[in-house]
Amino acid sequence: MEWEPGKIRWYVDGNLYQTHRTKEWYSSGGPSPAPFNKRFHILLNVAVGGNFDGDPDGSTTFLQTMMVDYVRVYNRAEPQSQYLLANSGFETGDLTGCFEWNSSVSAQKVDKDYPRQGSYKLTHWASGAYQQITAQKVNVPNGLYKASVWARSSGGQKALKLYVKDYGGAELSSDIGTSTVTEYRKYTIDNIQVTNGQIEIGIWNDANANNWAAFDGFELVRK
Ligand SMILES: [Ca+2]
Repeated sequence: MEWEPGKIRWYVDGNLYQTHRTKEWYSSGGPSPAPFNKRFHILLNVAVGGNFDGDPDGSTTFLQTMMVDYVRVYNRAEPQSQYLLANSGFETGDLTGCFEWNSSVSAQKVDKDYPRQGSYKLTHWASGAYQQITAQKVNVPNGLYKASVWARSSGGQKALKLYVKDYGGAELSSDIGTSTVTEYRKYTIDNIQVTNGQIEIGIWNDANANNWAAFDGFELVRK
């Protein structure tokens, strides 16, 4: 199994057998989308009967045996710091892990129109003037961090920026600005000294009618 915050892939002898994104998964009475970014158990189970392969009958052979050679758990090779954000590339196809504030209508959506990486990106747009925040708040160890996002924009906004706050210091931002940004550019806030074990990273967009901005690849990296 390969387990990521927004997706789990199952392999048998190295061949991909099944992939589930959080929004494609459910459990009876459980939250939706599924909380793949929470703690999980590993369960090894020999089941008899049930929906999957039907109930046993006279032809069923007992006893059955499951022999387990080993169970091993690995961390992914990339730096752990890359995965501080639950859905940084919006690859769950929705806004899992994010929260928003808006002044009138929600001007945020996740779509497949020209992402910078993967299949999905975040878009801000509305047919009238809007103010929109899309953000994530995460618990992190105290220390020094760098935050960044890839963005492009129609331009014309009153204000558009990447910001961080609620980390124990004053709000910091990286100005995406009010001019047109034709191709994705990376905007970074460096040297964020987290002192209270948490941080909020987000986009603040104060836009005129039909202004749009696109975002992908949020990162929060421990230095
Ligand atoms: Ca993406």
